[in-house]
Amino acid sequence: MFTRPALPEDFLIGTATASYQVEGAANEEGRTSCIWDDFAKVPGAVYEMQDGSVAADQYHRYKEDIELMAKLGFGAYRFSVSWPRILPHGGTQVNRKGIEYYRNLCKKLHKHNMKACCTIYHWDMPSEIQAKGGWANRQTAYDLAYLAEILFMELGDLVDMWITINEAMCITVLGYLLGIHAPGIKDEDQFRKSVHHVNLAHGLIVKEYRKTGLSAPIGITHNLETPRPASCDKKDQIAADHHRAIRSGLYMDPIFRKRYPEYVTDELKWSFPIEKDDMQIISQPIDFLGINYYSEHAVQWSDTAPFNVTMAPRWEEKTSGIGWAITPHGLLRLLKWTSAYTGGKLPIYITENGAACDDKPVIEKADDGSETIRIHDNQRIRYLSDHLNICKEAIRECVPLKGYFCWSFIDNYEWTHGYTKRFGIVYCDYETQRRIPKDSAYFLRDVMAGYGD
Ligand code: IFM
Repeated sequence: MFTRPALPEDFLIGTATASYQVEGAANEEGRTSCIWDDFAKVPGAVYEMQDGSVAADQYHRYKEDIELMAKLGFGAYRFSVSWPRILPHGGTQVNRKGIEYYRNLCKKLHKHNMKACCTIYHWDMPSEIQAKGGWANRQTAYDLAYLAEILFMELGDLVDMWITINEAMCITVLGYLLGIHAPGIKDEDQFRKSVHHVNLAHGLIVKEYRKTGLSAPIGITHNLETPRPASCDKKDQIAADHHRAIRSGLYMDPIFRKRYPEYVTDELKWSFPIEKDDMQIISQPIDFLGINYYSEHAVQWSDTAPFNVTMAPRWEEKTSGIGWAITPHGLLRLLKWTSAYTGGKLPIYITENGAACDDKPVIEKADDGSETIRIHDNQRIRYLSDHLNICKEAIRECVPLKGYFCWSFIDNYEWTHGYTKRFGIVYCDYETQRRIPKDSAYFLRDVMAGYGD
C-alpha cells in the first residue's frame, strides 16, 4: 500500500531534466558540439556509443511536454541551458535562435502557471572550451560566468529560480579523476584544478547575478554524500568522514566555510590553484541550496583503497533498472546534516530524486474496448512515496525544505548508460517519440492534487 504524503501547501513540487539528456536537435539552429558528443565517440566510453543527438527531442516537443507537466499538476520545471546552443563553439557571439528557444520554453511554462527553474551548467561544455583545458583551465570559470551574464540579460525577466551548476562532484571526480564521464580524464593534478575552477565559476556567476538587480533566488545544486559508517568502529567512522570530505566537503566548505576540508589540505596535502579573493568570491551568500539525492552509501575502512574508503555490502532493495540501493532514511539524515551545516535557515530544495526502473509497457483494454499502453512502475511509486514522506518528516523536524523536483520528467539519455536506463515518470518511446505517462506520473498527480493522508 502506498501512502500519499500531504505536504505543506506552499511546498513546490516540480520535475527536472537537463539539456543534453532531453533536447536532441544537436545540429540544428546553430548549436555546435559539446564534450558529451565527443565522449560518446570514444570506443567503450558510452553504451553502444549512443549520444544525445536526438534524445527525447524536447527541442521540438517542449510545448507538448509542458502541457503534460501542467496537466499532471507540476508547479515547476527544472531545465538546463545548452552552452553551445547559446554560444556556438564556446565563443562570445550569441545565437539568437538558442535564446528564442529558452524564452519560448519559459513563456510556455508561465502560461501554464509553472515556475521556470534554470540550471546554467549541467555538463554540456562546448568542445572548443575543452580543447583549451576545460575545467583544468581557470579561464573556463570566466567563460561560464560570461554565459551566465548573457542568460541573466536575455532570460532574467522569465526565470524564477537559478541554479549555477549541477553536481560539481560528478563534473570533477567522474570527469577528471576517474575518467568515466566526459571529458574522460584521469589525472589528480587536473582534478584538483577542476574542483577549484568549478567552485570559482559558481562564485563568479553569483557575483555577476548580484549586479543585475534581478530578484529570483539563485543557488547551486550538489549531489551531497554524507555516507553512513558500516559499523560503530572508529575506523569506519573515519572512512565516512573521508568520503564526505571528498564527495561533499570539496564543494560545500569553500562556499560555507571559505576553505577546503582539513582532511584534504592537512592530511592529503592537496593544494588548489587559489588566487587572491577567490575564496571571497566562492563564499558569497546564496539564496538556497539544491540537493540531488538517490541513494545513501554505507562505507567502511580499508588500508589500501583510495582515501581508505570502501563500500560496504548492502542489504536494501535495489532499483530494478540501475541497481541503486533504496535508502529513503538516508535522505532524512542528509537533510538534517545539511540543515545543521548551513545554519538551519538556508532554504533547501531537493532538485533531483527518482529511480531508474525496468519499465515494461503493457497493452491493456480500456472499458470502452480500446487498447491503451500502460506502465505499472510500482517500484518507482514506492520509491517516490517513501522519499516524499521523508520530506514531510524533515519539515516536521524543522529542516527548511521548500520543494522537491522529481528526476526525471521523461526517460532520457543517462550519460554513459545511453538510453538503457529509464528515470522518467513519463515513458519515451524512442522510435516514435511518443510520450506515455507511467503510473508514477499519476501517483504524483494525486499527491499534487492534495490527496495526502
Ligand atoms: O541523469 C542524472 C542527472 O543528469 C544528474 N543527476 C543524477 C541523474 C541520474 O543519474
